[in-house]
Amino acid sequence: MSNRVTVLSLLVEELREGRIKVVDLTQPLSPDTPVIDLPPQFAPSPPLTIEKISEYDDAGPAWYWNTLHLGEHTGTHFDAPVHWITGRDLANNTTDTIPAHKFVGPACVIDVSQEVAQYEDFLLTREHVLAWEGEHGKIQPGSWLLLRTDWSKRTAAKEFLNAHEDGPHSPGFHKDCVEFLARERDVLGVGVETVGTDAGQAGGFDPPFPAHTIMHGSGKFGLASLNNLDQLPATGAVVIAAPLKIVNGSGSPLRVLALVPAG
Ligand code: 23J
Ligand code: MN
Repeated sequence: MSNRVTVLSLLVEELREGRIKVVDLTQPLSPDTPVIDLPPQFAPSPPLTIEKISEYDDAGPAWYWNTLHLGEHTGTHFDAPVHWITGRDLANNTTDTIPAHKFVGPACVIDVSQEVAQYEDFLLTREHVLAWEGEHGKIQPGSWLLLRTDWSKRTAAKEFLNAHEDGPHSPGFHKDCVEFLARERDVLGVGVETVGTDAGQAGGFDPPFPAHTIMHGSGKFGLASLNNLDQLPATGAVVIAAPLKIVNGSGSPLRVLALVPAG
């Protein structure tokens, strides 16, 4: 029994031999981490603040530790269905009640970095997804749909949030596309490199914030502010994204990892 070759014993060997790599999809978390800028009539999410408790000093002679103050949706973070009004009455819609098996799943990575370089308000359509499927195969139920835009290469907060006079500009999804992904592909959720799963201008869409509205209304999740999506294959990576078990939490910062076959 203990010497049996299983997928897990093979996984351990492949990791040790470097045939499977662990790619960190997480943005560094600090007081400089950009936080979403909502219109002024809405309450803002604060930036992260860190306060030292002790650092090998009178307050704690042999230990160093800090207190964090931050919004649930800060930096690389997970959106739970309860985050949106459309998901408020669903079962298991909070960070503490989502079944843990949903925190491990395959990734489909759609690369639209060329399009986004030309047009910062680029929106993914159902037709883009169907074209991707023509090349890579149908999206299997329970997959993350990760949108590679290279937006994470904008490491300065100003360029990352990209606020113009008429509000923020960044890529996202058409309403029809998220409806297709949720209803016809039964994805786990969508993951993006931008500050939120909706496009910068999505507050003015019909419905407003369609990715949040439709994904969370369908019990699906979101991952925002991802990094290193350019290191993932179109298919074949496995994503581990487990939010903190905050009771009644609407989301949480988290470390997102991808297991990827080595080149
Ligand atoms: C609240 C209102 C609008 C948006 C968001 C939060 C997010 O993007 C988020 O982090 O969930 S668009
Ligand atoms: Mn969020």
